[in-house]
Amino acid sequence: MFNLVYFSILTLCFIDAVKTECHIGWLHYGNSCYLFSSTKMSWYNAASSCREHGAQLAEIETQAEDRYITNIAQTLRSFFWLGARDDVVEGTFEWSSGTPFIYTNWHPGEPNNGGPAGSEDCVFTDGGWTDQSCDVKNNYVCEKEYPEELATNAPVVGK
Ligand SMILES: [Ca+2]
Ligand SMILES: [Ca+2]
Repeated sequence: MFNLVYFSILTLCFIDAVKTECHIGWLHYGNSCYLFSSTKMSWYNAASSCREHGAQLAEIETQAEDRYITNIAQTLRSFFWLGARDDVVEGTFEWSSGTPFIYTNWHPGEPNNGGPAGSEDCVFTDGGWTDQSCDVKNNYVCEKEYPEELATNAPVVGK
């Protein structure tokens, strides 16, 4: 009996340790792990880079999540691509995964589809959000489900 209890405690500790980890270089907040890139690339290449990490460009659903991400973006003093664009219907922004585009934190005057390219379909944050040409090379934020390990090991339906 004692051994069984001891084993259970060990198991619980192990599971807990696994649950609390995001991969090295990723930051944990809420139900997500985030990676703030040190390199700059176009929106589409940034989206591919996130997918290569089993993630996607960050999608901001709440003010709390926005504050977390934009605080870091401001601290790092750079522009970070988010996973939103309006290339299907101009002026109608969508998160790439289909997450409802409800919460927003546009800078005053944005989105304006302005700029020299005359077409700004992708969104970055530097504390507030701006639409910009998707070809511009910016830093980017990837987001994936937390905890990573359990998500990775979850049974894959349909395979
Ligand atoms: Ca999110
Ligand atoms: Ca703009």
